[in-house]
Amino acid sequence: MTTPETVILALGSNLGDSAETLAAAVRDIADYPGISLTRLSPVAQTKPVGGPEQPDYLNMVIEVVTELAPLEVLDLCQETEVRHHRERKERWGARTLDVDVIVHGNHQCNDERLTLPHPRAAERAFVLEPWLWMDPDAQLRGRSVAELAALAPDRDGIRRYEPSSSGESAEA
Ligand code: PH2
Ligand code: MG
Ligand code: MG
Repeated sequence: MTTPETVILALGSNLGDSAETLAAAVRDIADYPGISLTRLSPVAQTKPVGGPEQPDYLNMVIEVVTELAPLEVLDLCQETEVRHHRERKERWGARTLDVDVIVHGNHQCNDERLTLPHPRAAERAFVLEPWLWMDPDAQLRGRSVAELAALAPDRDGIRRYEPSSSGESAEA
């Protein structure tokens, strides 16, 4: 791939020191050869969507510009998860770090490892709301992220993470 593309990645954590893990993961991603970190959102504290009972999450999104292809970006996201002790036990279970590719330029991808745009991002406030904080003009599948965020069922479970009022981790 030779044209630089704008890529949105969504990060989430609800095990361990989530604030520190997100900060370290952003540094790790920014340090990858071929990746330029262009924007990052504030951190959101969010109620878990789906899965078993589990602690609140910290979520954020970042924007990077890269010539890496979608599956190469997925590889680096998964390497970053492994570096931060991600274990895959149950779907949508608690995790130290999840890094999802949300969009990669205008690419559509239906590989068995990766669907682009991310198939559930348009209805997840824990992705849309931090994305909107970062980029009020963001668009997803031709619709405004602001409009999608207002309709997302988990919208009321999202607030800005304030380290001073909620302690070191996402667990209140
Ligand atoms: N990730 C999921 C499922 N549910 N809920 C919140 N609040 N934040 C997440 O990152 C999250 C989730 C699957 O990846
Ligand atoms: Mg995910
Ligand atoms: Mg994931």
